[in-house]
Amino acid sequence: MNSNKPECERDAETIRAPRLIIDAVDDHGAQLAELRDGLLSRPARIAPKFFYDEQGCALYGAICALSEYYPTRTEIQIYERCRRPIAAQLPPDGQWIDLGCGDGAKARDWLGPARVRRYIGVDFAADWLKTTLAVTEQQFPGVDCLGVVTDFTRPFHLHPVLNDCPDAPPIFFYPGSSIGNFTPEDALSLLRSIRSHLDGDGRLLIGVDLVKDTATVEAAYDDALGVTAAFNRNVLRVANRLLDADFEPHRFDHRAFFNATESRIEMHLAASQGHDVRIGEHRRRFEAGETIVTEYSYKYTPERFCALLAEAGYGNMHYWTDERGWFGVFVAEAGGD
Ligand code: AVI
Repeated sequence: MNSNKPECERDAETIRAPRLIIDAVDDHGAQLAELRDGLLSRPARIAPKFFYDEQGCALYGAICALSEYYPTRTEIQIYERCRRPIAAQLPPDGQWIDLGCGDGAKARDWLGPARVRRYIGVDFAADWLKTTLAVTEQQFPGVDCLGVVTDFTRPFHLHPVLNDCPDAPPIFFYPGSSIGNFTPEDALSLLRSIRSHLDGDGRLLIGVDLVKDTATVEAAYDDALGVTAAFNRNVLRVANRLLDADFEPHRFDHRAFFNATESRIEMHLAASQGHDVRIGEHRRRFEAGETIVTEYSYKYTPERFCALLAEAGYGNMHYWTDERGWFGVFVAEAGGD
């Protein structure tokens, strides 16, 4: 008889295999064309999403543990110290939408305190998502777990999934300052896309890296052990594999600097000497010092981020930070239209 009930109201024991909804996964050909065209353009660029192959994910995990890379640990400290007041701003019995969920560890710490009824992991990577769902289901047998494989960096529509539990308000969770890897214009469209799912009790809970002294932020992206440099160069191996290219990563130097005018860290790969590279059927010359832009990581002031939220249609913002004011955690709800 369970099967006539919405999934979120069924007995936990009846839900076993992780349920995945595959939605609008990007066309592989379009991804390859984007990567190739970026590398052939002047200046050359690679979108940061190409960092995260298996080795890139492992290197990013190592970055998060570096003493210089303060964002991960600072955000977790804020959650640990302010869990109760933050949870007090979230509706109980909600659907927790974990955007770019990765291993889901940060979200799992909220499922109890926020009294979550349903967990929805959203990621591009189906394999990763299956593992995350299996771990979450095992730890929280009373929480309905579901995965959606989609590219949420483009306008996305989770309304049909959320409508399966219409009385459970959505809480969108976007930690890790991943919003900083979007230009402000693209960040605005992502925030608007999330906002289109919120009304009444729905909330956005988002972690954002804040503006601070340049030396601290530059060290976080150019660590002494060279882990970030390896992460940056690894993207050339990804390009070699996907495009049948012959980049030699050791011929490119890692560069990371704070661009104060744009309020962003820029990561580049700079050719150490002039040389030619094959990119599929194309050849491209990189002159000595010529760079490939691989990532921007925008840093906001709390005021600037609240203004962005307001522009995207949010209201009633709350904000928490650490004692040095290095990282911000924001809760916002849908503002008046
Ligand atoms: C995933 N993202 C928020 C990281 C950042 O800080 O922009 C990626 C990263 N790049 C170099 N180090 C970490």
